[in-house]
Amino acid sequence: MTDLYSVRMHARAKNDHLCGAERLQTRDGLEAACLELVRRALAHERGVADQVRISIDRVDPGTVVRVPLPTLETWLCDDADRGRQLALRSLVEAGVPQDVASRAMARLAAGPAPGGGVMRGAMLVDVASGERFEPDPARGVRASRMDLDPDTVDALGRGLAALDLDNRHVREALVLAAKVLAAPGMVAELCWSDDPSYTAGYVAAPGFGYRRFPHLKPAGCPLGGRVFFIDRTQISLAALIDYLERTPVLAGGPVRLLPARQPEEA
Ligand code: WAQ
Ligand code: MG
Repeated sequence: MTDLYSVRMHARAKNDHLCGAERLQTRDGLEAACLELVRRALAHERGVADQVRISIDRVDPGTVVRVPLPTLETWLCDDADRGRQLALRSLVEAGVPQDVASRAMARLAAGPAPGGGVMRGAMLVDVASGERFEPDPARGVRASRMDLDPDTVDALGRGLAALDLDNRHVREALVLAAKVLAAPGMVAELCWSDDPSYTAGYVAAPGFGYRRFPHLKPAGCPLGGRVFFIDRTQISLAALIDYLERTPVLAGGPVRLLPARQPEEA
């Protein structure tokens, strides 16, 4: 396999997190990826960037791990209250105790960083105690060094377009969830965007894949984030964080996309 390069973008505005993204590209795709990420940072709906950083690191292709894309399904809802109810139900289905799930969700809704802002990365929450374990609670843990397997790009694009979901939020979140779900001791992930106009979010879990909800927050809200629910008894925290931040991952395999549906009554 040819060389791969990890590309990471992080932008800040007035010392706060504005946006970030991570890719894993061949030499051929490297420049276009950088250009797209710089443009994204400079035209972000969250604000005007004061600082944009791009980091490029060559990755040894022998260390790349391949993981399957999760099955995607949309559970329809009309507003964020209903969406959060369905997300909570999904977290419980995944094995997160109800009180731990609802406390973490309230934290995300209030702005998970100390002081109530958004974090650059995710909260790491222990399912047994609800305790947070990210080494830096203002930053969180940022999954990095991942991308779509080049062999899957076209099939995923066609499949998402057929569902009217071919946008970068969905593509990037599916890849991130694929990496996160492959981590040992991962029970579930909860996410909604911090981009004010993007109201959709998802719960991902090994048992049911990537379950998205069109509304997990009201339009216009600049708060969002991610929670990785972990089983602390099954893992070494250091190994988990190292995997999330450093192991290069390509997500691919069969593309499994289900049509949107109304959830059954609980
Ligand atoms: N690792 C850990 N946390 C991250 C990462 C990462 N690589 N990227 C983003 N986050 C956290 C961070 O706290 C952000 O504030 C928050 O997630 C939201 O990031 O329709 O667009 O890039 O199916 O704004 C999900 C729904 C969209 C897609 C998610 O997130 C769909 C989205 P954003
Ligand atoms: Mg964002």
